[in-house]
Amino acid sequence: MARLVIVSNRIALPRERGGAAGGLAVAMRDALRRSGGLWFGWSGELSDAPASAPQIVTAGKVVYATLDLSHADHRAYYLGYANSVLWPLFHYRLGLFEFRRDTFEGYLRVNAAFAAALAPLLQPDDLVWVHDYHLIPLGAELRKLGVQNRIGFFLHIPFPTTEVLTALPGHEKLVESLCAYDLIGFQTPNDLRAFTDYVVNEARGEAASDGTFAAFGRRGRAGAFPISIDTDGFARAAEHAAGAPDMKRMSESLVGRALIIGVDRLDYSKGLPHRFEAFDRLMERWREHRSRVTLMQVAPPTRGQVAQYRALRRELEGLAGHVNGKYAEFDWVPIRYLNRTFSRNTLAGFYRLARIGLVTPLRDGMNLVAKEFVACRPDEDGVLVLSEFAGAAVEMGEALQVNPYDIEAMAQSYDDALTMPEEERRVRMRALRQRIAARDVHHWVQSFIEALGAVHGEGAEAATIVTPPEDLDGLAARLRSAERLLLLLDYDGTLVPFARAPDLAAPDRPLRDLFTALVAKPGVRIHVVSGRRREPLERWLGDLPIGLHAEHGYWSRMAPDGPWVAMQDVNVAWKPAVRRLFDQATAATPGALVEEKTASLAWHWRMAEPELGAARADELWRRLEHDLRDGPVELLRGEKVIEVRPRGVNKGRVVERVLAQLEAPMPTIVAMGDDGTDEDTFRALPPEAIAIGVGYRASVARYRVATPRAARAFLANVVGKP
Ligand code: ADQ
Repeated sequence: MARLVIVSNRIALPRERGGAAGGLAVAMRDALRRSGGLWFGWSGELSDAPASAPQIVTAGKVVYATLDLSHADHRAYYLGYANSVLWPLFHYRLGLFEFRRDTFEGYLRVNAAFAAALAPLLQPDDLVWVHDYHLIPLGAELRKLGVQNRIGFFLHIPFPTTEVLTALPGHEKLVESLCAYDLIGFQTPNDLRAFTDYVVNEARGEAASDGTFAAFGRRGRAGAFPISIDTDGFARAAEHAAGAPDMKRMSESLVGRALIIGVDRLDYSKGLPHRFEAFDRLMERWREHRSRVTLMQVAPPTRGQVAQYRALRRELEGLAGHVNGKYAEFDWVPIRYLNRTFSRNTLAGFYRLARIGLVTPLRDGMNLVAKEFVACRPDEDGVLVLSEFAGAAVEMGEALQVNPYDIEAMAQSYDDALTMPEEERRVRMRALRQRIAARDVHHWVQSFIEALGAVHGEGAEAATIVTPPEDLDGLAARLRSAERLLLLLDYDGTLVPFARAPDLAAPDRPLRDLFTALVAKPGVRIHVVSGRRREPLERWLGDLPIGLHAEHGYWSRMAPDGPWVAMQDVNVAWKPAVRRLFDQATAATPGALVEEKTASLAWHWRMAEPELGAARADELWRRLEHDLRDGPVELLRGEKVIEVRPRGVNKGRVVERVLAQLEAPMPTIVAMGDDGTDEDTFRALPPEAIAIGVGYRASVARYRVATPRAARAFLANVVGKP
């Protein structure tokens, strides 16, 4: 069995026994004890000059390695970026996040320092499992240090939709580092969908329904792994609690009143003010509950060094005081509000005594309290009131689900729960309990580890699809010293990134300078081989001493001053009918446009709303396949474009034409391209030629760079230092 390495911001050291360690910590420790392993993280200590090597404690088969943080790093990494940027933003609170470049840098710096301290402790077969939003870039930092192990990541909080995530400056860098993991675990299918949406629509990568994705030059797998609790542990605690002296006191203090229990960290994501306001409304509107119901809210303060948490604490104190002042009797306090933690046994007792478990976050990755409440009800009684914005809502359909922003509806749900017939309470609770029993936290740990173990058996190398920098440097050096060099270069997606409209992709100054520098080298020839119309190529590049080929080789201008020559005997009789189909699709798809070329037609949907565009493209594609089967044309599907072109016109024909003109001896030939049409180029090359793919699509190319920027950097490297 591979050794397990767990990395998390905070770790539960072996001396912190019993109630202090949460269900998650217990499950992790169990898993580590079983396989043997290492737990790496922040010690929780601050120091003026922390050591760069970790402190090591060994307990049985488990090694604990911890680092202290400096005060400045703690401010930037933990309080600043993790908890004042990522936490609010990932919980959809755009109004609360405070982006600052220096905290982002601190965050990256601490992640790099963690990676540097962890890397020497790793053994070749270790499975590395990194936890949560504090440590997103850790995997990428380990990769930079050459770590080849399988590395997985689990995000405990929600993954926001693309619209929200793109509000974060530097979101590309953050998601790029996330994509360095071999396996990315999310809480729910919704989080997974938000991630794949970002990959497809923002990062222009690929994601399949089985969770595999390719983006930023890497392949990986993502999945939903809903976290759970130590169900048996809570059930046992609830059994014990039944007879414990604390519970007896608690029960007596209620004198027959119904208990509504809330247990949360004091955090603005948990919706506590809304919860109190709804209770106020309940008392106001359903007077019969006055003096008959007690809301006990347990909320230990957290992150008190962040201003918003202090403000929330004041707000809640105000609200509790307000409600209590309004309704309290000399022998009844409506809201018991306790800012402290309790042992698991005591919490289990509270859950067991309560009529209602209140779990009403405004947004929550999962929420374990919902599951704990259910696990502590062997009596099959009690009603769970659950926010539809908790990840747990996906699995807990039998709870009374509420929208916590709707105070009136929340108050109504409290009343519904208080008056629900016993039989209905049982039916709902029984179903919830069965589901929670089947999937506890041990199952969660096991399923993540198995999935991580199953990704690409050969280790990280297989997932890294871009060519390592040292190999590219070697190739560039070889080309630099080649006596004659022929470059066949695609344009869009290879030398320039895709623009919103075809005419906006003009070459910038550095690209023209790059062409000039390349052809200034003795023996270097360049041909640009594009699917574009010839006019823009002529306009943008016509003055340079290079060959130009438009419309996938239908048009060629072999020499700088030579004429454009068209291929002969090409059938274009199909064009008017296809044009009509394209025009119809364009009318139905805002943002789409038709590009008419001499011998072909292209339908672009880059600017269309992505889902609508993709759906229309599918329809159009089916229609074309049907109408044009056996016709004199080929259908091409490129990056948000569908093209119909005459059969036999493809970029491979350009290779034939250029090779036919060459004089001996043969030059070194290099072709670069990013999409399926460039595969025709690659396949037509002589065997000793060099193909370089740009991006991560399946390709016959032996070398691979991730982006047009990397492609240009490579060519600049071929030019060499001036
Ligand atoms: P949290 O935001 O901390 O976790 P939650 O899932 O509710 O939220 O877990 C809180 C834990 O702390 C529970 O186990 C609870 O029993 C315990 N706890 C709360 N108040 C306590 C008190 N007063 N005394 C003792 N214990 C107390 C993050 C995400 C969640 C996700 C978890 C796990 O925000 O959405 O469910 O991680 O992935």
